[in-house]
Amino acid sequence: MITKEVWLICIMLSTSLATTINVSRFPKDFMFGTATASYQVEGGWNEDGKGENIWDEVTHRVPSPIVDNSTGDVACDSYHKYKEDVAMLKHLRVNHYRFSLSWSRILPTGFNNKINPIGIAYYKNLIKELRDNNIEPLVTIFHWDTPQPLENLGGWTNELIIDRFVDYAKVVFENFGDDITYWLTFNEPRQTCSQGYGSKQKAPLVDSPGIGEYLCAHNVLKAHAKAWHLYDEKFRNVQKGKVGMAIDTAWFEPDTNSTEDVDAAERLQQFNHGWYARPLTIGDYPEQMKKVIAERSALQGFSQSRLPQFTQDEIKYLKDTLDYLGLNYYTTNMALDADDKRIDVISYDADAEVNTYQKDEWPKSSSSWLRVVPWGLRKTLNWIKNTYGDIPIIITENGISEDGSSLEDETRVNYYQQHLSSVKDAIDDGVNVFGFTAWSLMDNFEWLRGYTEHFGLYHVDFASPDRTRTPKESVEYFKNVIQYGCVLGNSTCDN
Ligand code: PNW
Repeated sequence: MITKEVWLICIMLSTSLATTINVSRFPKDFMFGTATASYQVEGGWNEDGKGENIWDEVTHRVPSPIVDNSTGDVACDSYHKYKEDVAMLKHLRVNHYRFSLSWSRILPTGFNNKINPIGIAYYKNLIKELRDNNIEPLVTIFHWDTPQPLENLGGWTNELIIDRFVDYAKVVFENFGDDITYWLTFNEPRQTCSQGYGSKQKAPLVDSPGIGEYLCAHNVLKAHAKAWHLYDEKFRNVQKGKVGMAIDTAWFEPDTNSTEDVDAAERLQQFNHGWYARPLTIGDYPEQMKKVIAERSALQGFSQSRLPQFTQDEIKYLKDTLDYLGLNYYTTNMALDADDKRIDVISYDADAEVNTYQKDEWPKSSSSWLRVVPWGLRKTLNWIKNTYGDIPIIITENGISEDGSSLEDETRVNYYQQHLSSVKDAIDDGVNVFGFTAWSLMDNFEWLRGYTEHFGLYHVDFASPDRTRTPKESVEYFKNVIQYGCVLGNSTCDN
């Protein structure tokens, strides 16, 4: 452990070196919180009537596709230890906790023919524990754990799932809605669709590049809009909540100031963020996507574009269905117009016709895709405002991984200090950002990377049956940021 004095010197040093740290205080009502997701922390995979989901199925395969052959069968055991989790949140003095509901814990078959009362009770208890401790629950309805019976029918590539998702959303609005102000329908649909159905990087490991991933997105977008309309018509008056979506993107910085590279960076941001946010704000897919995918599909011999089309009625129905926007931001990439258009390759990735890379000088993390580029967050937030208008935004995820070897996680403290400073810069630029959520409250099951990448403020001992939680140094820092609204982690920010 490092002493308080050394700690202070470290913080002062890091701020004096990084001259760009914004030391103006956050607004009083700014929401600070942390996040997790059901499959990554809960465990209890087959307890008390829970049904099987796609992550149960994938992690139980032999040979295992998970790097360390691990599963989320127990994970952080939050199914039994949620009171400890809330005590940690209380220690941090967060305003909110973002967690997700396990669809198969609530509806074991995925369908609404059978509601699991013990699953409902688990989340009611968690929400009550949060409310009793003055912590606002921010609830993600779907964070990647599709019920297996629905996956067997094609999952998100079969439009059948739209109404099944809406059935599920109705059950959760009815059961929890009186206590929830902030709903998120989906977490990072791009990862669900492109990694789940376009490449084998996430469950269900379906390899349908350039086709399955677009079908998936089309159904996700319709399911979101239908759930939003259901809430708007049946629940909003009484429950007074807001329904948004957590959409992830990296920032894409043009490699040169040539028109080609500037357009390429913008096109890739439209492929990443616009793919989901544009239909739900302005209406319809981004023009760049429609054009390039139609052209490539024709050259590839398809009779129609691989990007499905919305009808005029659907465009209207989807438009303006985000009460607020969740942004998951981790990193930045340099973008350049692809010389080689790779017409022979059928994939969302190739469709964008953009090459990317990360600079060697950007500090690394334990995740191959994640280098530390704080200014990308400010640029992303400004881009969102300039693209969709003045929508309220909450950062629903931001964080960095390490290898878990030490509780002295200065890299995380620096990462948060620099990214919070970048958020404050964006607020000062006039972007309507009302909250920040650190990923993650604690180390957890990092999907195909198992337990090898550690994103937690709290360390979790996965070798111990107790799944003992221990604060890392970043806990003290984040707690002080919250207390003082000051990225310096003390009281000295300007008012
Ligand atoms: C998020 N990228 O995924 C997920 O929402 C979390 O469940 C996950 O644990 C966390 O990030 C850390 O990986 C992302 O390549 C994965 O830009 C990759 C990217 C973004 C988000």
